[in-house]
Amino acid sequence: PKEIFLKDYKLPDYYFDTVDLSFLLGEEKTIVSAKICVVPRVDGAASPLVLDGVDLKLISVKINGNELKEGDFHLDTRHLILTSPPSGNFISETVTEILPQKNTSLEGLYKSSGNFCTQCEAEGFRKITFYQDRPDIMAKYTCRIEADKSLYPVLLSNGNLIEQGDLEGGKHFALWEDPFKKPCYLFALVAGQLESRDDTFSTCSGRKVTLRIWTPPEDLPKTEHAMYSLKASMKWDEDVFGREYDLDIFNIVSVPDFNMGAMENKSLNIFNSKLVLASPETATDADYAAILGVIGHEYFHNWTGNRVTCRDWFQLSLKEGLTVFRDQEFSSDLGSRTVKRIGDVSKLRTYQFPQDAGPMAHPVRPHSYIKMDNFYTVTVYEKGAEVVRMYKTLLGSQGFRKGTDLYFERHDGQAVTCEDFFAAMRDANDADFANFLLWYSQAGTPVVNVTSSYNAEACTFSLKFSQTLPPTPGQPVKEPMFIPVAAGLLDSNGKDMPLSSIYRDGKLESVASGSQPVYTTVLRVTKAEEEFVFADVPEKPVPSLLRGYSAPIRLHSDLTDDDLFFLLAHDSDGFNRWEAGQILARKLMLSQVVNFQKDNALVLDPQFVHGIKCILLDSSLDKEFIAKAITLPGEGEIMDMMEVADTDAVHAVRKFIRKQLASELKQEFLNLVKEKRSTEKYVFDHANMARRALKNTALGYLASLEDEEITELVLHEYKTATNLTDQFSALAAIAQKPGKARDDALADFYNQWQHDYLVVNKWFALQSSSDIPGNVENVYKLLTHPAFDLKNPNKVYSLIGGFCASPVNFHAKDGSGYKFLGEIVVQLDKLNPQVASRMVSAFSRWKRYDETRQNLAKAQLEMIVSANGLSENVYEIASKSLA
Ligand code: HT7
Ligand code: ZN
Repeated sequence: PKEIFLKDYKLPDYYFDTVDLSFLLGEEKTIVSAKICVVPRVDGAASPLVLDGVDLKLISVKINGNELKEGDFHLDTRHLILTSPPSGNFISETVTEILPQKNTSLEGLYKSSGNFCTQCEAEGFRKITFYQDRPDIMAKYTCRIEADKSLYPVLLSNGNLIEQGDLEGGKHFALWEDPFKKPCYLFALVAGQLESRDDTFSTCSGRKVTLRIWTPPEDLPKTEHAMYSLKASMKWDEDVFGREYDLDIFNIVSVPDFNMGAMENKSLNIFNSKLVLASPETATDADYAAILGVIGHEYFHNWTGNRVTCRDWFQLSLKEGLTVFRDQEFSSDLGSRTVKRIGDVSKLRTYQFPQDAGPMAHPVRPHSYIKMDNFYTVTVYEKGAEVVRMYKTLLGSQGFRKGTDLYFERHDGQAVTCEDFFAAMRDANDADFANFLLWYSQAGTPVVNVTSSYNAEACTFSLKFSQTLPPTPGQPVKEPMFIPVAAGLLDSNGKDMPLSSIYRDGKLESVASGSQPVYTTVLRVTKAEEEFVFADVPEKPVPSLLRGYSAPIRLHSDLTDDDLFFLLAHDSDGFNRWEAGQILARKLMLSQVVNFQKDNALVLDPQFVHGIKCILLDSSLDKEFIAKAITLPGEGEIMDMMEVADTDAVHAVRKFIRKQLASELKQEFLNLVKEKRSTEKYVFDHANMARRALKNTALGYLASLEDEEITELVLHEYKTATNLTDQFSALAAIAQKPGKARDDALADFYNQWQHDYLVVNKWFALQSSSDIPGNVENVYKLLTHPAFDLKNPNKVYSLIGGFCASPVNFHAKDGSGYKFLGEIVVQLDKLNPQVASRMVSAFSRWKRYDETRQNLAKAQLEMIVSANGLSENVYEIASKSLA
């Protein structure tokens, strides 16, 4: 397979001005005609025009109305090359035949539950028609769709509907025109039996926009929350970023078969149904929150991605990092900022840190790829969002807004690079960003060490920083990064000290001035070693470092356990309060892992129990914050800190601590369950979600105890639940332990929800991710369950993805989990390479485990790499994992 490099980027020889597409949608085949006005970039240079095309049957090709003969063009399995086009502008016309009904890759044009739909990002448009399938080709499109009217009453594409009508033979047509230039990855078409929930939004300049959410008729009642989310997004983008919607219609379509979450096609967003459909009985609080965030995310792309797009796919984070940052801020503003931040940082640590430390580590802007689909990663998305957040931390809200305003003003209608975003931020603020651009080019998570000292005589407090960036594939040596460290100092009462002058390596860096006291400052750490000294510090403070998690780094400090308990109790920065508890928990877990490995008895530090109890009983705290603060770090996070990941030890230790906490705080947890339960009508707001989160976290703890009374309680919660959040939490609590109660509850749940595939997917995931030993057999059985279908990505993510998340069974020492995944990946790759490559990624950190496991996982990777007809998607991940 061919590797593509950022350094090889070249401007295209030809631009496309207008593109007129026509689709004749049939039951066996679809005919696609494309008429393109081609404009050479440089006048007079008549180089060949290379069009991408995959799985297409060429029917005819014309230039300026004249059909080309053999010799005038060249066709291979991936391209149509017009060998000697005329000089100057010309019209190219192609007619191709495609087979959407046979397209199981869910890329290009395909059928999902009887309806036609498209997915073109990143390089799916080439499966629809011959085209220069690259994002810097921006053109104006029309799209005519013709189809049987009874089978496909609704015909949608981008932009405005300008004509529609009936045709002979029971057919009809629709003609859509998109007035905005766009890259082909934003093209979309939908045709089928759909109904819409309609609403309107009045924009800040008084334009009325029609909003439509399309689903199969039976799902329509479940779109209320999605419509609320869309209107909230439109308003928020006006208020916070000054961005107004630009067309008179905005459509969202929900489809059950979709490789990712959703797609921001211009004015015709297509969504995986799990991110649109919700009712209190069939969706959890987490689903409601995800829908809000993703509807926001796709809507925000209208400006960050669509109006201003990427020059090439290496710049993906330009739109994705920025848009994730925007959706994170949106959800923060509508809920709890601290809780949202905790959730986002946990996600980064659980998924991105391991990627940054493994064989697939790549910079936020990758240098090369074989299949772009493999680079829709947590690094590009989540670390990319952290990079955007750092601009805001450095510039403040107003400076950041000035930067985005300038970015939109300069680049509307253009395909640009990460440097262009950087330059807008810098120029709008006249800012000095030192070597900040390294965040785009150096992979790996910086490790920062801090030591502190207090000089009572001079009343100064010093923080000495040192940083390293571990080697990653292709990058053995790195330069120091520019790391913004937000910091404050707590006095002995736990109050923030007002900050005065700060010196950096002996030179005055900043002076607190103005009438308002400053309690948090942003230290600009840029060198391998650097010292910051705070002046006028009257007593020895406890520093609160990296407030709000101001940079995506691993921070190690010399804070003592007492300091950490103090921060847990007092820090005014909610994130750092949680963080202090997590650091303590990580230390505790690691110490017990050592005990486990030495066959010593496991013990729980009473001071830790006391700290948790204080948080639990602090009625001034947000309930969701408490739920987060009493939740132990995930097993992956602990394994990440070990030389050799000992999955058995970490699993046993986490289970032990949970059970001990449950036993020692049993009464407190019981009180919480009783006080916080409610059978009132479900409301999606922060207060109610927080109440449910705390109650269900307490229930989960209690269920770890061997106790008849608790089993009764959990069953009672299951039976009396009035919404899925409570019902599913109770089911998960019951499912922790094998036995009749578990079997009965799982059977009961399936019986109740078998008609709802999204709920059934949760049922699959709950079982496949179980840590009950030997569960692989059960997962093999579930593969043949009538509700399972290997062609549906959501079902694969639930059953197979869920299984890979189980530390006990996926990493079973007999290799049964690895064998299971190896077999599935090879099978799945033939149907859907994108989904198969997501699944094979579960192997990528095989070198982190003991020798026995390494050999077993490696054997599966070798088997996969040598499989016949392997896709480039899976090949790239598997071969890089083996390297
Ligand atoms: N921009 C969208 C990316 C996407 C995608 C990428 C590869 C294969 C299938 C896909 N479906 C959607 C989604 C987003 O980040 O907004
Ligand atoms: Zn996105």
